[in-house]
Amino acid sequence: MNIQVDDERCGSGEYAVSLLVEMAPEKLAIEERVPGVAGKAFDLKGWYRAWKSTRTDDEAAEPSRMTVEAADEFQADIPWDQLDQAVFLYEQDGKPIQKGYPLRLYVPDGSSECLNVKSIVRIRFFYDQSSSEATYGFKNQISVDELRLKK
Ligand SMILES: Nc1nc2c(c(=O)[nH]1)N[C@H]1C(S)=C(S)[C@@H](COP(=O)(O)O)O[C@H]1N2
Ligand SMILES: [Mo]
Repeated sequence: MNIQVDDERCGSGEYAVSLLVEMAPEKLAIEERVPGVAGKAFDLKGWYRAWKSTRTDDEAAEPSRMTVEAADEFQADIPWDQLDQAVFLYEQDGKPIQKGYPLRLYVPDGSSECLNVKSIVRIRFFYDQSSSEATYGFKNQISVDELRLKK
C-alpha cells in the first residue's frame, strides 16, 4: 500500500513505506520517544526535510501544519510546532505493523493521544496561517462552513 504525500509548495508523490524509511535520515526505537511502545520508527521532520530537499531549493520555508489521513477516513490536522518529536512507526517484531498498517503517527508533544493516527494513507503539508490547535476526527463529518458552501 502506497502513501500519498502532498506539499502545497513542493508537489506530490506516492511512496511505498520502504522508500519513506530509506529516505529518512533518523531511524530509532520508538521507545525513545513513546515509552511503552515497541518497534521501529523514523523522525517526521528529518524525513520531511530530506524529501523536500530533492524537490526545492527553498528549504528554509517550513510548513505551518501537517494533516494525515487514514484508510478509515480518520484524520488529524496538527500545527508544525507540536511535531518536533513526532515519529512514524513502521515495523514491529521485524514485520510491518499489524495495528495501524501501513504507517502510524505518534505525536509525543501533541495536545492529545487521539493524534496518533493509524493506517495512514495520505500526508499533507500546508503553509497557511493556521490555528495553533490540533484537530482530529472522521472526514465525512462535514463542518458547518462546508455545508454552507455546498448549499
Ligand atoms: N485510523 C485511525 N486512527 C486513530 C483512530 C481512529 O479511529 N482511526 N482513533 C484515534 C484515537 S481517538 C485514539 S484515542 C487513539 C487510540 O489508540 P490505540 O488504539 O492505540 O489505543 O488512536 C487514534 N488513531
Ligand atoms: Mo481518542
